[in-house]
Amino acid sequence: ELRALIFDVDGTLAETERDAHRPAFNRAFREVGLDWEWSVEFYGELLEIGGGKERIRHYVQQYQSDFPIPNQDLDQFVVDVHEIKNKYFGQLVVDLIPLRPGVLRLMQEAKREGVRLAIATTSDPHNVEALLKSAIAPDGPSWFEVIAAGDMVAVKKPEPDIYQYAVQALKLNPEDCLAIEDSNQGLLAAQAAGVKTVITINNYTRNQDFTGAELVIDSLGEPDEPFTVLSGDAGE
Ligand code: XBP
Ligand code: MG
Repeated sequence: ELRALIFDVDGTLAETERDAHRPAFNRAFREVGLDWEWSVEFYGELLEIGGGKERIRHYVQQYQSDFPIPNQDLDQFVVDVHEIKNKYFGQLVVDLIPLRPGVLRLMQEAKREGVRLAIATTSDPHNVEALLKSAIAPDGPSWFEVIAAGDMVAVKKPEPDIYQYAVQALKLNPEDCLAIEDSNQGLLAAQAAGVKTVITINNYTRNQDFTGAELVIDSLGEPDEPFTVLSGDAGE
């Protein structure tokens, strides 16, 4: 029985990556005097590393190996740059990034039917809160019984931990929950936690492998724009 919807955030609730997270990283690099610039295309590759801190660390190690940071200081550098990045994300997200089509309607209908709402994301909780307040309503965060985010678990998607955390906090069985995701990493995380998953693709994720998803659709649509089923057994 469906008791709760567990939403991913970035790419699922809203298209935050290209025009909010990405430029926020770039502004943070500039603020600390670095000329590092992540293009729209390159950022698509970097998205394979979930989590902002993890992404910065991966980039330094893979692409800036000459960067003069002693290894033991890399942790602090990453934390510092990520904090600056989140400041810019908070500014960029306000009024700029709307919810994806159909997301608000689904949330409202779920609330009306007594289906509980939760979040399971790799992103930092402050960033989640900024988006929910700006894109839903000032009381947006209170729509969700559980907001499982960022470092609340030790390992990020594609590991199942954040979904396990959310399901346990809801005091439900995974079979009673449905995940809404946009990426292969999110699907793997939800599946490994035993949570069935609907995928709403976006430009960064449309060519990924979604084997095992209940449904793969281009968006949650609106009442007057019925969604397109791209694959899956929607009618069964
Ligand atoms: C998206 C991510 C995050 C954001 C930045 O996760 O991979 O890393 O790009 O997050 P999800 P930070 O789709 O699970 O929400 O807040 O850590 O910078
Ligand atoms: Mg996502």
